[in-house]
Amino acid sequence: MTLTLEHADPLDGIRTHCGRILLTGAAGGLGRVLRERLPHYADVLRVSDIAPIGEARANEEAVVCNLADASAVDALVRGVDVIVHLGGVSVERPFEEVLPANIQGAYHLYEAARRHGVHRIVFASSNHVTGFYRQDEVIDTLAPQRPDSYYGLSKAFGEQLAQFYFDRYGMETVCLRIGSSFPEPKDRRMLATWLGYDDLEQLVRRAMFVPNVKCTIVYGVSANRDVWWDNSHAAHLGYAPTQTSEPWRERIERAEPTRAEDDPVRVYQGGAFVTTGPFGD
Ligand code: NAI
Ligand code: 15L
Repeated sequence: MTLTLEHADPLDGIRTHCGRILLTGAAGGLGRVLRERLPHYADVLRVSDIAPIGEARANEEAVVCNLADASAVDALVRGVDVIVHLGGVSVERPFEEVLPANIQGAYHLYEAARRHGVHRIVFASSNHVTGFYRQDEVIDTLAPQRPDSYYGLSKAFGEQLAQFYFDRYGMETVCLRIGSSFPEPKDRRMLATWLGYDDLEQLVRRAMFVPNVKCTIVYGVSANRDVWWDNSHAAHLGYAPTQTSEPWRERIERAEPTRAEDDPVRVYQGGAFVTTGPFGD
């Protein structure tokens, strides 16, 4: 006889609603997706970006804010229960661009959160924290960081910052090492790294409301056929992806030529990020 042990959902009996959520990066690709979906989980959604975000909608507050501006970030965070932090440079760029938005910006956000008593942050980290692992290996979230870019380094800093603020102040963070979250996978690599928007929403909901997460790292990836990441150390989130990149496989494999075996884009998990730059030499 086979016994199947069903694990209880950690959100069973937990209210997945709070007073006010702050969403940074609300004008970006994922910000626009979550701006539609997060209102279910709060009385008020405060949306923010350095770029124009338009008028506040019903049950919204809209604030244009540069994360590099410490006092503006302090005001932005006041009165918030949970922060979903997506704002920042989201691709490889010169360090001088990454530093203020991603490194100083994350520091400003955590300092403001500490001052204002915010106890839960969902941090949009990235698979590029570990982009120099090979595509033929499976790593878990305890594997040492191996950033593939200045961008990946900034996300590695953000994860360390999150751990520090938990150890020092008890502020909890779930670091989402997002793979590739777009409406659909765009290339062969994304067949392994793709995160569908329903799975993104599930992950963010769990990251906001599952109790006692301490500082958790989880890869944001759907139930793709081939996955390079093992989320077993984040099992307490109860994340169970429901989407997969399979419907796009045939079209992508037909359209995209296979790269040479030693092409870094094919070798490393970070793909093209491992060869982008240096800038301005
Ligand atoms: P995106 O580039 O579309 O959005 C980022 C937003 O941050 C933009 O609207 C931008 O104006 C804003 N921003 C940039 N600098 C800022 C500053 N100094 N102050 C305030 N806002 C600033 O990126 P996307 O795809 O929406 O990603 C959202 C987050 O998730 C980013 O942090 C990104 O690094 C992370 N991520 C996304 C992945 C994806 O596949 N979409 C994969 C891995 C991580
Ligand atoms: C990221 O971290 C980027 O923000 C996103 O634009 C994609 O490039 C993604 O990683 C990826 O690895 O596909």
